This record gives sequence, structure tokens and C-alpha cells, in this order.
Amino acid sequence: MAHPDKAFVIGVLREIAALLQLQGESVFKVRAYERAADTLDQLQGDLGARVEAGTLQALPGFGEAIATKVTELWTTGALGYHQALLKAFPRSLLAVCDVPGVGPKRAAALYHALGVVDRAGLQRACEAQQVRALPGFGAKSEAAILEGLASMGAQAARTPLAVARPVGEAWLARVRALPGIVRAELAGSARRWAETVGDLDIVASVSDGADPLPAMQAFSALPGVAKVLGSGATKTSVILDGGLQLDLRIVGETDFGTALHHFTGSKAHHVKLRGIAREKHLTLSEWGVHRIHKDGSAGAKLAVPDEAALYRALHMDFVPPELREDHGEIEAALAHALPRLVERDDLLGITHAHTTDSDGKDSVEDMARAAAALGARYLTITDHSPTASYAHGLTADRLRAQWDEIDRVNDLGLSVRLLKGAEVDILEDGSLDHPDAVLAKLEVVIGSIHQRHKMDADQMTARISKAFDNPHLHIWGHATGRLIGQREPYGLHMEALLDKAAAKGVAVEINGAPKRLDLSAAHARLAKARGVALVLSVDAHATAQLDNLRYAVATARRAGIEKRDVLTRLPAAKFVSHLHGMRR
Ligand code: DGT
Ligand code: CA
Ligand code: CA
Ligand code: ZN
Repeated sequence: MAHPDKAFVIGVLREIAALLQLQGESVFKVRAYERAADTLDQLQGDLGARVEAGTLQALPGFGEAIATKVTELWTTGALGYHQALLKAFPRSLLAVCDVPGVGPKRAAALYHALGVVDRAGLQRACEAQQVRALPGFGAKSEAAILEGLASMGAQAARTPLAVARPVGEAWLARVRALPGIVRAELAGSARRWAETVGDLDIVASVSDGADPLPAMQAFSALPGVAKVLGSGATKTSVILDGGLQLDLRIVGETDFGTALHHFTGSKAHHVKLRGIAREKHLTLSEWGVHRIHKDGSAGAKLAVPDEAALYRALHMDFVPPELREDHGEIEAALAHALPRLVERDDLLGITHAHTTDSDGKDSVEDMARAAAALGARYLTITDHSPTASYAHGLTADRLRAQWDEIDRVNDLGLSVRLLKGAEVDILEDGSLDHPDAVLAKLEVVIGSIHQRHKMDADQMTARISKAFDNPHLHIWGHATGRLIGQREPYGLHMEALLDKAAAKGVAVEINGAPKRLDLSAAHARLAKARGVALVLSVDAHATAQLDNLRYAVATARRAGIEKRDVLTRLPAAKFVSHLHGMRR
């Protein structure tokens, strides 16, 4: 069992304090947890030793109740009391508490009165002037909250793709089941796999001439719709339980292709596309593609059964939704030079998996079986290295024991082969957290930064660059360390490091953990331009997270990455020999 580190314990104590405030508990109770967190913050020496010696109660602010809770958290990695509190409120509400002008009391009021569960919902409620009407709020506090949201940056009111996309997919299935619906697809930023989503969009069709109203009404009445913002013949906008907005458009079958294209966006892609259409005496709109008369009025409507036909009418190749951002894809489509984007089925292997040996939730064998079920031919087991003590990083001895287990699982006759690897910490001085003699025995070595990231960009670049000099390093892991909506990327000189990765034959991962997406699509483009080899990895800490591959693939596609750019297209033996053989 992995023991949590001190920072994690402190984080849980502070979260409990905030959750108690949301519940309206007394300040004394709240303070007790805050004080205990402060004490641990200043504690010199090993928390674990203190827990094991049973001397927590000697610390200032530690009564029996808190000492018991910290002991439970330390020994089991979780705290029942904390989890019970989290059941009462969604965790995203804690981020609402942090908005200047809000705080826990008001967050609780917004939650109960308006169903606000996250910053995006708060933003919408303010913009709809619903907040000013609440007791204890007014137009002034509404304006102050909007200002507070703005001060937290543009990302604050957007929902990470990993949260929004599954919600969108679930609602897509419900929309397809509505009366009279012929086809339906996700549209908007969720269909483009953008990193964050403002709202969800779904475009659906009914038979030509059929009335979309019954479907619209059935949609608004579905359980899970918290509030109907607006409803018309062809468009309904609702707020879902959980706070996301969903816009549903329903058109006749004939218009489905052009409507889907229109509402997929992006706006930038469309603006440029409309310019191209005009040169060809056509207009584009959500209502279809029309010829333009000499006097400028719209003429005959072209038959455009699907998106491919729309691009054909403009003499362009079909542009996949992931590329529709006006990042050069329009010029490429006109020149018939679009990349042939990598697809999930192109990949034989999955990289970057953790197990219960470090901080994963599932065993080596369970991870293997799950990877086999996903159709992977190989999976790299890359648990943490010793310095990552919070994650129960493996010593060389424990790593050797893991190899025996991997051998055993590889002899079970599963359709997947496990590769022996490690996610080794790049230490502060740029050295790697296993001796070379150990690294030399591994098939796959990922080097990542997990600690000491508050360095300036020059130092960080030098640190990582030094790690690239170690010939046993194969893959640079989650390059910038960002956590979307939570932690900014480290300062580093990305282009210089990608130059060096290309020169030294270090591959770079596109980490598909939804909070990371690291490399980002923008960075992956820079990597491709330099011929850096890529792997699409999952950073899975549980079997279900092996499916993070879909986010890695989407990020790669947004960057124009092709099959040949990705090393995990290769069979296992070739993958390993290539990783080793390209090091310089
Ligand atoms: P989001 O929701 O902020 O993550 O981003 P989108 O791209 O989903 O934007 P959204 O939901 O406002 O609209 C969906 C698509 O509909 C958008 O990508 C393009 C199209 N669209 C919506 N409003 C307009 C508009 O005023 N002009 C143009 N050209 N397209 C629009
Ligand atoms: Ca949208
Ligand atoms: Ca929308
Ligand atoms: Zn990592």
C-alpha cells in the first residue's frame, strides 16, 4: 500500500475544512482542521515515523479525533470521513469557493438555490443575472463575482474535455433515442476534442418535413435537465445537472451535413472557409451551401448530403474535426496535402502504466488483462522510482520482484505482452532516479519530473537536457507537468529541448491523462516539425484509465500527427529495439 505524502495529507485536511464550511459547520470545527494542516505544513521530520510511533497528539492542534483521522489517511491512503463529506457536495464546488467574492457560505447558497456546481455554472448564472436575485446577493456582488472569475483567467469558466466529453457522449445516446430522430452527432468544441469546452453542442435530424417539436419537448423533459434556458422550433439550450450547458439543434435530414458542419466550428475555420466559398460564388451558412447571383442574392441550394460533399463543393479535401482551427488545415486541404491523421487502430502498443507496486490501483495481471481486452498487443509497465516516495516508488529490489511477476503474467498466454519499464524521476540535478546498471536492464525508460518544479526556465531546461544525455532514457514523460485548470506548465524552453530530443534520439510522449494532455497539440506540432519520435501514452493508474489512449490519439490528431510519427505503431520487439537503437 502506498502511503500518501505529507502534502497530500495537508490537502485533505484543508479540503475537509472547506467542505465543513460548505455544510455550515461551526468555525471552531473548521478551524481545528485548518490548524492541523498548518501544523503539518511546518512540521520538520518524517510524518510517517510519527504516525507509526503514535505521537501525533503531541503536535499543536492535534486532538484525538484529528490524530485518528490522519492515522487512517496515512495507513490506508484514504479517509472515510473525507469521502463521506465529498458525497454531500461535488468536488468542483470547492473551486467555486476559491473565486474572489464567493467563499464557502455563498458557494453553498449558489449550489442550493441555482444548482451551481462549478465555475462555468457560476459564470453563466451571473451572466443570466440570476445571482443578484438571491437573498444576501445583489447586482454589486454579482459584478464582483464576475470580476473575480475574470481575474482567475480565461480557463476558469471552461470545463476540461475529460469532464465534458463523456457527458456529451451520454447525452448523444439519449438524443438518438428521442422520438423521430434519424441521426445525431456531437458538434462544437467537444467534437473537435478541444482541451476545454465552453458548452456542449449536439446536432440532430428528423425526416424532411417532420416536426422536430415532439423531440425537443421530450428532450427538455428528460431527467438530468436541470433548467431550460431557451427553447425554440429548432434549438433548445439547457443546463444539465452538474452545471454544463447543452445546445441541441434539430434540422431536417437534407440539412444535417451542413448543420453539423456549421455547429462543429471552429469560428476561425468557418470565417476562412466562407472567404474561399465567396471566391467560388458560393455562400455557406447553417442552412446550407447556396450559389450567389451577380447581384449578391442567394441562388440555388447545392445538394450537400454530408460534410465531405461540402468540402468537395469548395474543391477541398475533407478536414477532420480535430483540425478545424485555422492552423493551416484549410491551405493543406486546398492543396490536397492534409496529413493522414493517426488512428487508434494504427497503434499496437500502449505506454505508461502504473500498478499497485507503486501508486496504481490495479495489479500487473489486471492491467495486462485490461490492455488485452482493449486489443493492445503490448503494454509498458512503468512504475515510479524510489524518490517518488509519496507514490511508493520501487527500489531496485522491488523492481526485480516486479520483473518476476511480469514474466509470470507474460507466460499466461494473454494476447498482450508486458514490457519491463520504469517511470524514473528526473532529479533536481538532471540525474535519473535509478542506477544505470538497473536502467540498462529495462526495456522502456520514461523520464519525468514529479518534484522540485519551481525552478526558473533556464534551470529547468538544463535539468531536462542533462537527463537526455543519459543513454538509458528513452521517453520524455509529461513534458511540461501542467494539470489543466490546476497547475500551469513549468517554465522551460520547449523548442530547445525538442531540438535536443531530436538530436539525441529521445522520444516524447503525448500523455493522454485527461488533466495532462502533455505534450499539448501545439507542442506536438513543434515536435513533429523536428522529426521527434512520439509515443501516445495513457499514464494509467487503474485499468479504466488505459482508455486515456483516446485523449492521446485526439491530441495527436489535433497536431496533425500521422501513423509514421508514432513509435507505438510498431510491434513490441521492434518498438523496443527502435527505442534503444535511436539513442545517440
Ligand atoms: P465552446 O463552446 O466555447 O467550447 O466552443 P464552440 O466552438 O463549441 O462554440 P459554440 O458552442 O459557441 O458554437 C458551436 C459552433 O457553432 C462554433 O464552433 C461555430 C458555430 N457558431 C456558433 N455561433 C457562431 C457565430 O456567431 N458565427 C459563426 N461563424 N459560427 C458560429
Ligand atoms: Ca460549444
Ligand atoms: Ca454552444
Ligand atoms: Zn508521472
